[in-house]
Amino acid sequence: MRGRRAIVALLAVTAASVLALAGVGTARTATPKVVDLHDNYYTPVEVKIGKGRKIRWSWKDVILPHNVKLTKAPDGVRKSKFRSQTSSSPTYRFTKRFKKPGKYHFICTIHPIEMQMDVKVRR
Ligand SMILES: [Cu+2]
Repeated sequence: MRGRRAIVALLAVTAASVLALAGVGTARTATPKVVDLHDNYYTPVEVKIGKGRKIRWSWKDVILPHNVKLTKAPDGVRKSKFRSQTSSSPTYRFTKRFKKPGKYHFICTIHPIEMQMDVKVRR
């Protein structure tokens, strides 16, 4: 009886680790890469992601208004879909999924010189 209980416990632990291992890939693709916005910069300014992953722009400690606007993108990408609101709220967030591989360039239209960033989406 004791031995059997131990085996059941062992099987449960094994199943849990297998599920955890299997979940790693899913968690990685589901978790957005985060880009922070400050006065007046994005960080990081270059992000490389796999196809299908998301980026979340997160406004941090801002007093000034900022936004995210796509200015260059691979063919077929609708740039108007990648445009955040202009916000000075330190809790504002903007999340987008990148389905097409290639190079993307973003600016803040309020600070188009200081605030620029690139996203590279792998095939
Ligand atoms: Cu800005």
